[in-house]
Amino acid sequence: MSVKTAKKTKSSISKDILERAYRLMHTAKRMAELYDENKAIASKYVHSTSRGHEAIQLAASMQLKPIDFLAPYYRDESILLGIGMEPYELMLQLMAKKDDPFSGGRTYYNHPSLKREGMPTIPHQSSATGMQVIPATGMAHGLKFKEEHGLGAEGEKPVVVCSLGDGSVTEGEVAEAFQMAVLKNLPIIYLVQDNDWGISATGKEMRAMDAYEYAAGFKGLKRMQANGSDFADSYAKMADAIKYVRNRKGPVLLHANCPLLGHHTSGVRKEWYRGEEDLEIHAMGDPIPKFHSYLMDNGYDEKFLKELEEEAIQTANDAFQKAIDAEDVDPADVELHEFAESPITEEKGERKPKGAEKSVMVDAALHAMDDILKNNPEALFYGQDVGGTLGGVFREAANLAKKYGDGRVFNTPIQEAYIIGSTAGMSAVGAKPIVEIQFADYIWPGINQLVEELSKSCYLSNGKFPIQSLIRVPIGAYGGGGPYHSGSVESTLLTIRGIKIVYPSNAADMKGLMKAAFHDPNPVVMLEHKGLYWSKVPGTDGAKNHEPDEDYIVPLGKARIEQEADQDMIDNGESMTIITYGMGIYWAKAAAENFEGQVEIVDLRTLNPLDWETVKESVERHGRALVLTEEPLLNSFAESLAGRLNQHCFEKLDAPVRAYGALNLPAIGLNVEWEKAMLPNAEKVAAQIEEILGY
Ligand SMILES: Cc1ncc(C[n+]2csc(CCOP(=O)(O)OP(=O)(O)O)c2C)c(N)n1
Ligand SMILES: [Mg+2]
Repeated sequence: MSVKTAKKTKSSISKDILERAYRLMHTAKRMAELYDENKAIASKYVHSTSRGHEAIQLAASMQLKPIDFLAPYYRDESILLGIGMEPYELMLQLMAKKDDPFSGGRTYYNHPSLKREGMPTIPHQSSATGMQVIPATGMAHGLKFKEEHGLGAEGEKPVVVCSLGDGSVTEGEVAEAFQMAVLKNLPIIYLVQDNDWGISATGKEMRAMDAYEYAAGFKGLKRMQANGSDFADSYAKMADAIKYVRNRKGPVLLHANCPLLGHHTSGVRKEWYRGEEDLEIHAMGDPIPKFHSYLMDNGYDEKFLKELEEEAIQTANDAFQKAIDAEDVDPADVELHEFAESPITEEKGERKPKGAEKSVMVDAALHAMDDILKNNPEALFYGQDVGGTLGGVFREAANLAKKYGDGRVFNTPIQEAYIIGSTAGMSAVGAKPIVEIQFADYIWPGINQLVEELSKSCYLSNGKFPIQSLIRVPIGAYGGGGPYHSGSVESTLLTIRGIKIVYPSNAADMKGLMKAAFHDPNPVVMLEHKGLYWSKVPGTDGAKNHEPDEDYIVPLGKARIEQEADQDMIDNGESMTIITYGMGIYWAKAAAENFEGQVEIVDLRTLNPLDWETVKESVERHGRALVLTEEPLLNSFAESLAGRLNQHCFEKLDAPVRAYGALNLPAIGLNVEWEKAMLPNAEKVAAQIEEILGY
C-alpha cells in the first residue's frame, strides 16, 4: 500500500523506525487476537504472546545488528518481529509446520534458533525459564575470549542481548551467569521484562526485591531502568545500553516494567487467577495507545496511523491463512539431527610409534590437551582449579596455563552449571570450549544445563546449532576416595540423548579419544578414571602405554578387542566375552588369568554411540557373555545392555548374558573395607566367569 509521509516529527527517533514500530505493535496485537479467535487451530500447541511487552521488545530488537547475538524467551514475539521475522514464519512455528524456520516443527512458538544473513544470530535455547542466561553469558564470554586473542571479526563489536522475565531472575543459575559477567566484564545486556507475574505468582510472592535491586549486588553490572511500555523511553535506554556494551564498558542489566495483557500461555488463561482490578491496572499500561499518543504529539495524523494499523492487520490475517495451508512435517524425518556428523571417522596416526616412551593416562590426557591448544587457537580450557600453577587437582592440566596464558586456560568459580552451560554459548560464537568438572560426583549442579541446553540444541534447531563442547570428568573409585569422590555416573548420563559419552581405559585411547572428542561437533563427556590416571591401583599397569604420536586419533563409537580368546576354545564352545570399560578392563583381565585362552575382553571406549556391531559379534562368537561395570548394577547401563544382548543374540547364546557391577547402594563408604565390599574386583569377576563358563 502507499504510505503517506507523516508531518515532521520532533522525536529523536527516525520516522522509519517509529512507523515500523507502530506497524509491528499492531501486527503483534493482531496476531494475539487471531490466536484467541482461532483457538482450535492456534492452541493445538501451547504458546505465549507478547501483548503488553511490545514496546520494550521492539525497542531492543530494532537496534540490533546482524553481527549481534540474541537469546530471547518465550514471550519475545515482538523481538522476533523487530529483527525482521515475518508473521507467516512465526505462525509456521505456532502450528509446528515443516517450514518453521527455527525448528522444522519441533519446538514451541517463540522458541527461535536462527542463523540468517542480515539478522542477529539466535542459538537454540530451552524452554526452561532463566536457563538461557548461562549459554547467553557463555556467548559474551566467547566473544570476549576471541577478541582478546585476535580471533574476533574486524570492525564494530557485537553485543549479546539476553532477555528474560522477572520471575526467572531469582533462579540460582541466573546468579552464576551474573557473577561471571561481572567477573570477566562481558559484553552482554540482560533485559528483564518485569510484568510482576510468574504464571500465577505475583512479584510479592516470589521475591524480596526486583531485578534492578538484585543487580546491585553484582559489582560491575551497570543497572538501568526503562518504562517498558513506552517505546521512546525503551528505545533511548536500549540505545544507551547497546552503546555501552558495544564499547566494551561491561555488562548491563536493563530492568523494564511492562504490563501483561495476554494470557500466561494459551493453556493458562488470565481470568483464572487475575482479578478485575489487576487486569484493569495492566490494561492502563497498554503500550499501543501510549505510542499512538506519542506519535500524535510528534506530528502524525490519525488517518495515517490508521493506515499503518490496517496494513498490519491485513498482513497478520493473510499470514494466518497461509500458515494453515502450509505443508505439515514428514514423520519420516523424525530421526534427523540427533547429532551433527563428526569429521573423525577413521583411526589415524601411530598408536605405538617406534621408540615411544610409556606414558601414564593422566600425562596422555595432558599431552592431548597440549596438542589441541597448540593447534587450535579457538580452543580454551576452563574449570575449577585447572588454571594457574596447580593445573588441576590431578595435575591433569599442569603447566597449560603457563604455556597458553590465563586467557585460554583458567579457573572458574565453583559453578558447575556455568562450566557446562557456557559451552553452548561459546560454541555458538565459534570458540571451542573444553571444560572440566572436578569430580563426577559434582556434575549434578551442571546436569540441568547438559540436559536442557546442550543435549537438545542440535535436534531442536533442526541441525543449525550442534554444540561443540568437550566436558572432562574425572570419575571412579580407588583407595578410599569416599562417598563424594568415587561415584560413577555414566548410567544417568546415558539417559540423556544428544550427548556422547567416552570412557577410555588406557593412555593411548585417552590421547586418541580426547582429540576425536574435541573435533566432534557435538557435546562429548569424557569420563576419566582417577584410579587409572597413574596406574596406582595394583593390576592397572596396562593403562600405561607407549605414547601415540601427535596425529593419533580414535573415532568415537568404536570398541576395541582388548584381549582375544583362543580359536580352539571358541571352536569347543569353552569361551566367553566380557563387555566392559574403564576399571572393568583390569578386573576382567586379572580374573581371566585363571581361564587361559577362554576369555575375550571388549573395551567399549565409547558408551554412546555404542559400537553395537562389535559387541553383538563378540557375544555371538562366544555364546556366553558378561557385561561388567563399576556402577551399582540395578537399572544400570550394563544391565540394560545385557538385556538388549539377551534379546538380540538369543539364538546364539549358550547361557544368559549376565551383568555384574557394584552393590546397589547410594554411596561408597569411606573406609576402604566398605569400598572393597561394594565394588567388583578380580576375584568376584572370576566367580562370575566360572559360573558363566559352567552353565
Ligand atoms: C525451570 C522452569 N520451571 C518452570 C517452568 C514453567 N514456567 C513457564 S513460564 C513460568 C513463569 C515465568 O515467569 P517470568 O519469568 O516472569 O515470565 P513471564 O511469563 O511473566 O513473562 C513458569 C514457572 C519453566 N518453563 N521452566
Ligand atoms: Mg513475569
